[in-house]
Amino acid sequence: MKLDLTLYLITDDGYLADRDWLKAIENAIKGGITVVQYRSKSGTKTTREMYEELLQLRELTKKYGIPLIVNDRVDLALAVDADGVHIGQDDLPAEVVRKLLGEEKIIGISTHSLEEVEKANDLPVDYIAFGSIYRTPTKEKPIVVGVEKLKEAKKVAKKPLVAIGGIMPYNVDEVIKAGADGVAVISAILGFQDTFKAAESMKRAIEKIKRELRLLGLLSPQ
Ligand code: TZP
Ligand code: MG
Repeated sequence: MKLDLTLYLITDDGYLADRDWLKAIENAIKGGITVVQYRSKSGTKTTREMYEELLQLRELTKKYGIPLIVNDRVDLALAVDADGVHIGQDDLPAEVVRKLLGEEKIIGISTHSLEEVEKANDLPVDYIAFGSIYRTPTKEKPIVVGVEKLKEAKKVAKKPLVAIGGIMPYNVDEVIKAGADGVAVISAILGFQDTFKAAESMKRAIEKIKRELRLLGLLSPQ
């Protein structure tokens, strides 16, 4: 499965509670998201419940042809034949996850410093997430790195770099200018009732700034 990291949506139990969660994601897909990561961190869901949700998400992402990545849980990813797993610094080591998933699956890793980015270069991962770029109410105690560090991370990274944390339509320009290949978001899309519109405006903003950078010769053609 081809990996387009342009607009990477991460699910969130809180933002998806008390609404038709699958419809909210389907509308975001229609609005232009290019990857979905299933992330259930509230501790309120049993493994069986996560599995049942993932089965539905698997069907949906297959229908629209976009990759499904599971946060942390290699077992659940294998159980629903997801396209990959996203790991953090405290999860199973990337080498182990690669062994369990095989060569065909996608693995991503979260990083919060240039040292972690450098280390990730040598791991069997397909992309590197870097952040939190800005302060965000979505994650408890995020490590905020700022946009200047993102520029440095881009210079160091030998793999596609996804920026994460507090990214919104109004600041996505500077994130893309700083060199992010894509952006991973929760509240910029799931914080809105109309996830179609939210995804669409985010996607438009990203494509517009990428077009401008290409015209200036600051970004290689697609
Ligand atoms: N990891 C670093 S920041 C963050 C995660 C999961 C939260 C991103 O959410 P938002 O709402 O896009 O800031
Ligand atoms: Mg994790």
